[in-house]
Amino acid sequence: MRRRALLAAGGAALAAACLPRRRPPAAGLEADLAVYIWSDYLAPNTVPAFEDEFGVRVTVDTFESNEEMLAKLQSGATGYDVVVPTAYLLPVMVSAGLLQPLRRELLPNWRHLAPLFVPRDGPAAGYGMPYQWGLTGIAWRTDLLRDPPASWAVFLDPAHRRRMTQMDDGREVLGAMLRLRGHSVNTTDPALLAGARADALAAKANLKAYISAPVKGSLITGDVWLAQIWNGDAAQARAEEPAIAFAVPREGSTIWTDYMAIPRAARHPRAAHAFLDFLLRPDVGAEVSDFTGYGSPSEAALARQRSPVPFPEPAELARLEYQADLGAATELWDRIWTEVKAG
Ligand code: SPD
Repeated sequence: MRRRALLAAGGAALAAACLPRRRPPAAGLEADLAVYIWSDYLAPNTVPAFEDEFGVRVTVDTFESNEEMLAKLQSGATGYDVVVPTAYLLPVMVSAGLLQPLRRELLPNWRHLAPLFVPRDGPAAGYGMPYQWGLTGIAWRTDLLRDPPASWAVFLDPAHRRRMTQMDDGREVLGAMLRLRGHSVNTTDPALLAGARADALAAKANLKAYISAPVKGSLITGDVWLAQIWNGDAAQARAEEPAIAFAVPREGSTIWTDYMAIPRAARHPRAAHAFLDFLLRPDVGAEVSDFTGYGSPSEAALARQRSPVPFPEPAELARLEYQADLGAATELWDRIWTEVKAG
């Protein structure tokens, strides 16, 4: 009996010895951290390096649209310590009481951020840490398509039927159809939105699917020839398949910044601040942006990148629009998008 107990104890000790040793959490930090973030938005080494240095165990869940993330938080998901909304959603989340103010004294690396990206006033000021910025456009297989897609109208052309995808994201799909007709991606005009709905439904007949960043795999295999996509995800796909190109259509498109924020109900706010400050380190920020293919809002990180994404020149910026909070018209947009998806 004693011999069996000793053997069992020995086995357990051996198993423990085989587990990677984790240092205790750094002073004042909680032992765990739950991050809810867009897919492929951290470099492969980011989380392991943070865990090793700070002794905090990190879990990462991913989402594919702002609306998916917001719905999860509003349905009572309280387990997250870090979330990553796009700028237009930040004031909405603050007004809904979903976020807590950031403690700037815990973010000494904030000084590396370019002032352009830091909201100074309005409800969002003090609640979001600029993380990545990017553009929406079209990626295509240069070896499978004869002509580069120069206009959003390509989605209305049946020539590439079932070889094209648009994002699973109402703001982006309706926004593209609005730009096609020369309108703002932020319009709240019901007549213009009815036109965008009709165009989106006509385009839908030519699509293989509504799919956002995960379309990368199908572009790489050649299953999809042309996709509405964000520039960084297109760059990630291009790293695997050099025949993939990306461009913003001539009618223009959206430019956006995503922010890291801490939910009001976060159980590990000190670890969350440590993670945000870690991401603000110039070397870490550079590694992240070199992997994601998106722009860094940190001047110091940009200077360290192997392949920095330059901020658009004024001429290009003139045909790009920031997505804004739609206020009361959010409901109309949501209804139209639901109808398009069901149509
Ligand atoms: N794979 C990461 C994609 C991040 C895109 N966020 C911005 C959405 C703007 N509508």
